[in-house]
Amino acid sequence: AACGAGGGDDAAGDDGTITMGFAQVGAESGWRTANTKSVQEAAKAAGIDLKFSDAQQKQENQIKAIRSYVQQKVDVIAFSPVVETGWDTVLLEAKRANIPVILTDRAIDSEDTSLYETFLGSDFVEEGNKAAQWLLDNTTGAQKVVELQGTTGAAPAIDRKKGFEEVIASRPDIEIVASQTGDFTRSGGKQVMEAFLRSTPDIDVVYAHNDDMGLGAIEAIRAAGKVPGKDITIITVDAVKAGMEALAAGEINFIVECNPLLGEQLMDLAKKVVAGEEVPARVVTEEGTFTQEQAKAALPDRQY
Ligand code: GZL
Repeated sequence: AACGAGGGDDAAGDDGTITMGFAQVGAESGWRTANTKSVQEAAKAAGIDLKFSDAQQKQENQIKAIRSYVQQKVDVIAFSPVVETGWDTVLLEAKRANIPVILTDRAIDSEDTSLYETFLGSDFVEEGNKAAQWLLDNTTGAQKVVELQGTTGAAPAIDRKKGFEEVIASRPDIEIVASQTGDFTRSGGKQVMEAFLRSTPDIDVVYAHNDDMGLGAIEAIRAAGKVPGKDITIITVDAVKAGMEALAAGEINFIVECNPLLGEQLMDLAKKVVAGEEVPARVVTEEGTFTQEQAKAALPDRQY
């Protein structure tokens, strides 16, 4: 990067424009759509030239995209790792090419924290804690829970499960009787819930790792002649519009928010990283929770 006029701030391209290579997971859910929109709009507002790729939820496609950004000599690479493992080789290639990497949304489990500058995203364990705490506070007696897990090996799936389990551990009468991945998609959630309804009698609660799988479960529950939100309690994570509408309508009972609007913070971090300024190793996203009443009040102002 050439030194800008007056020294000090490192410009990136000849005209000072920063080029970012962003390797997105895919377009699997309402959350992902909102996240992509946030990144693209924030890049434009920040004057950052964004190269964007959609990996259709395949790790090999994300690795190919990162490799192509290294070859194009972008100034900074950002990505949301679809799963936690298998990144060291390609991130070492970026490091050897002196291209800084920013993790957004999901984390990797690598021991080598020199492979990225910072991780901007939610605390998924806390999200699982919040989901289970609502269940403890709002139900009495034995609860048979079925769990719709996110993508196998993905940080949000691993940690939302962990966070939920560590809180229900204090209630031996609350038990996860079945748990399977629906891959964060509505169709996946529907298919798995159909199987649960056939195999597991007397389900009391569905804990879905995202709204989209919860909405799929609602379709399956209705098709089985049961009333979602009444015969079966449903707790989900994300708080995207379709989930909030179902919550306001009483089909979902509680939603833990996972904030997808990471774009602005990502671009600020990218400018600092390219300029060689210090950035925190971890930036945790602000987010809340919603009851049915809160969803009704919040819906009119929701951006996504
Ligand atoms: C969480 C994000 C998850 C969302 C899902 O930060 O990675 O991926 O919860 C999305 O909706 O598919």
